[in-house]
Amino acid sequence: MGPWRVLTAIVLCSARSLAQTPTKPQYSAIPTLNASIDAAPSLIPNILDPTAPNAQDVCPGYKATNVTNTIHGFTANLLLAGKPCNVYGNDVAELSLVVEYQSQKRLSVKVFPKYLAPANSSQYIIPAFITGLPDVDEGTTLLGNELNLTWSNEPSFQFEISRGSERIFSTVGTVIVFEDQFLELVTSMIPEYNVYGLAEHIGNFRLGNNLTRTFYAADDGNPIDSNVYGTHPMYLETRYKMGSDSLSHGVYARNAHAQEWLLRENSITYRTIGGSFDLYFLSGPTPKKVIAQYQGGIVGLPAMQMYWVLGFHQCRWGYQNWTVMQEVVDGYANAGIQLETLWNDIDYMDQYRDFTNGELNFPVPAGQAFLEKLRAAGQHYVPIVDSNIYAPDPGNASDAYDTFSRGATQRVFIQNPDESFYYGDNWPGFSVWPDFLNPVTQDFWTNELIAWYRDIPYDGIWIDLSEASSFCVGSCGTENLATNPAHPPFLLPGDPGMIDYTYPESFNITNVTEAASAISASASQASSVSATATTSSTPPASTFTRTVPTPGVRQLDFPPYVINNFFEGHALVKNSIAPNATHSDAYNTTEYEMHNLFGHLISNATYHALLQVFPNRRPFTVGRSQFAGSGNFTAHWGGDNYSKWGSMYFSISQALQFAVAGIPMFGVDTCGFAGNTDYELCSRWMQLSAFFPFYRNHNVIASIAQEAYVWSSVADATRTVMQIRFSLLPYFYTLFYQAHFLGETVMRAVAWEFPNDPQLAGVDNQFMLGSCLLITPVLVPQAETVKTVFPGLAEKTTWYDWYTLKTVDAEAGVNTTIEAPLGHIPIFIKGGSILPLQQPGNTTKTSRQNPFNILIALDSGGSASGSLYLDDGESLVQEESKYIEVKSESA
Ligand code: MIG
Repeated sequence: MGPWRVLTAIVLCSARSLAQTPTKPQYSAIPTLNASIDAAPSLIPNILDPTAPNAQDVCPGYKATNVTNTIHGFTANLLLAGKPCNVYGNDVAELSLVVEYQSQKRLSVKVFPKYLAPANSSQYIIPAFITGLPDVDEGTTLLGNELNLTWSNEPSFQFEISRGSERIFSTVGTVIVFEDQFLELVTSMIPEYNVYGLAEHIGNFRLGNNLTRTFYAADDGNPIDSNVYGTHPMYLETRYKMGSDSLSHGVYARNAHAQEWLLRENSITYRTIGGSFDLYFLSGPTPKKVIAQYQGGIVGLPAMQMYWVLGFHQCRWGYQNWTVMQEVVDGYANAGIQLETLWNDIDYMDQYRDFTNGELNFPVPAGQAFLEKLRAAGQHYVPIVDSNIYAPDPGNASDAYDTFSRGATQRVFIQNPDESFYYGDNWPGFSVWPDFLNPVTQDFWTNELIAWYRDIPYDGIWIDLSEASSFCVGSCGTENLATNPAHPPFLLPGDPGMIDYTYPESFNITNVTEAASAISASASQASSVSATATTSSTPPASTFTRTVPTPGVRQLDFPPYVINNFFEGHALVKNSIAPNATHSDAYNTTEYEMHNLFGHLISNATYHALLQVFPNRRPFTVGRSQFAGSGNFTAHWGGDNYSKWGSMYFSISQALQFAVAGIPMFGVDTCGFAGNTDYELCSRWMQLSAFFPFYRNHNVIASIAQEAYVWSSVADATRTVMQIRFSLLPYFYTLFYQAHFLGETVMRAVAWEFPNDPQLAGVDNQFMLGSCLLITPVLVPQAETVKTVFPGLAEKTTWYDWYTLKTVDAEAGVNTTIEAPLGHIPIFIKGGSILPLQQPGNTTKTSRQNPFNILIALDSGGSASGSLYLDDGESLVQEESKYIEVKSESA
């Protein structure tokens, strides 16, 4: 919730938004918690602390002994090579090394403690039931491996991995550090390396060579270059070669602990606060092959989605009742814009309790009538489910909440070390969280979703706050449940009087008068809000640099190594379930190990629940926090972005990261979440997102409305682009099939399609959809034209303008200026493509019944090819499907 405390200073009310301002929120009558429950000590992140020792200077490293060849590699013992350094934890004296050539293209290097004490709750290697744990592929021999590991003991154990003469990873000249709360490995890198991935990150697609990627799932609003919702410790590196093909390889570090990757000029330092080195090297040699090797060989290929998910989705926080929902459906129908799915945010719940409907505004009978009508029109409904479960006031029988009672009886909630429930705080007040390591929890979750479906027949589930977000520090509800329900300890969007006055950067040009009044209203409200607000920023309890390693003790809440967590004070306990919270599996695993996996597990549990709700139907879930492998079962959206041009730009690199990470069903809050949007930004964004797999407009409460029909220019732009997206649905769907079965990607970096052109290495303002379409959006305000690169011209690639079908006249390597007035998004077809198209209907269902067209764009040699996948669009196991490949060859 961090960003809201920032936003509180700038929220007010504008005339335009009044129509959508909700009736007084229910929580206004309930006690607001004291800000002190969110106070945590303030720490200095290690990377910003000049006094922090450098493990490389003080640690002794290891020596390999007992080296033993195995069928697929070798094993060894690693013995500490000197006095323990205990720099940010307690050194582990004896380690096991396992090197395994798992396929011709995959090499695994594992280093873990030789004596794994079961009583030690650390999960050294993530169990296979959580995320893919690859083994040796059948038929692998030691011959013909593309990768090769060499090692030496001088001065201490170090290894190198090469592919042919190319050294791709090397710890030479550095020591390996392995402590109970700190591990470090350093690889040297070539100058100006091109590294991609390490999702989730708001920033450029090509990662900087002076950048720290911190992984610690956080409920923060899209901060640039900081930790955010997802953890995908995998990168792709591409090296360009003069006169020959580029070479790409991949590195995956299978570890879910809080961690940092320090990308520096000549090296990458990998640090994690627990677990083991569980490394996988992938030989590529093209970007596409690395991605396929990672997804197909390790974490699993992305889930196949239902056809209708490719339709357009409208959501907002602040649809205050079923009547308003119907108005939105009607608004789209009247504007002649295809609305496939209407979503509900937390507004529908009874006091923010999962699986309930507010009796006043979202009664079940009216909801059923609404959904019946929606369904009859071929449309869908997806509601939000929060990760927290309200914990009622035990002294007030009328406050009882059945979902909590059932879960408490089965003890399926995360606990404190003393086995009491861990009570944090979220929207409903003090809350608990399901413990997905407890085998009973899946049934609990499934039953809740089944029971609620009987009332409200939803089509998919949106999982929010799965970092998991908690608005206080520690088990703050333990002594305080009697105050439930309670308002969180700070002002939130949607609180009375809190209206957003921020606008996109060009608003003062396109809306001069409104901009002026917004500025003055904002200033006056800012002063009144700061005068009356509940403390919006919590003073830290104390300040210190780091804790000191203590033999035999793991300091879970305040480990000695301080990551650069985005939140104020940087503590791990901030805005999240504390690391010492405990699961009831056999090892009493703690959140210290599981934090970055909560979102992954709740999405997985939701997927399995939906399999029960809809037998043999592909489950549709969209989750916020995710981990490596989450794409097997969930889609993801980009979280809390801003109605700013920069957020629109970064949506492309975020999507490309998720193409690497294996979650192709990705999109962001189109037109922007936080802040007000305007017609110019929203027009451009509605057109851009039409080429993202997940196409959803979503908005924060207390901003002005931004449905595509609100402005006539946005409606025009949307109608235009929706016709294109809908005609392309068979192509989109075929791409999903190819991603799901073959490990290909849907949205693609230009650099992956043209891997030998170094000029394309950093391109993230244009992208490709499959291998046939190039999209060049306008990403800045007040533009009439856009510059675009036409890749591959030197190798005779032909490009055609989508709208005119004329051949593009451009020069290789030159930025070409093209017309792009508001309402027009430049799209180009690559010569050599055959695109299956279908005439657009008003929903995906009616579109699927329309006639097909085929678009053939010949290459310079006069040939083209393409493919089409068809099935029923919904079933997990298909009775019948068809995959067609077509070719057109020059006579
Ligand atoms: O504390 O449900 O990212 O999409 O509208 C905020 C309200 C919780 C965060 C999600 C956002 C959603 C909002 N949620």
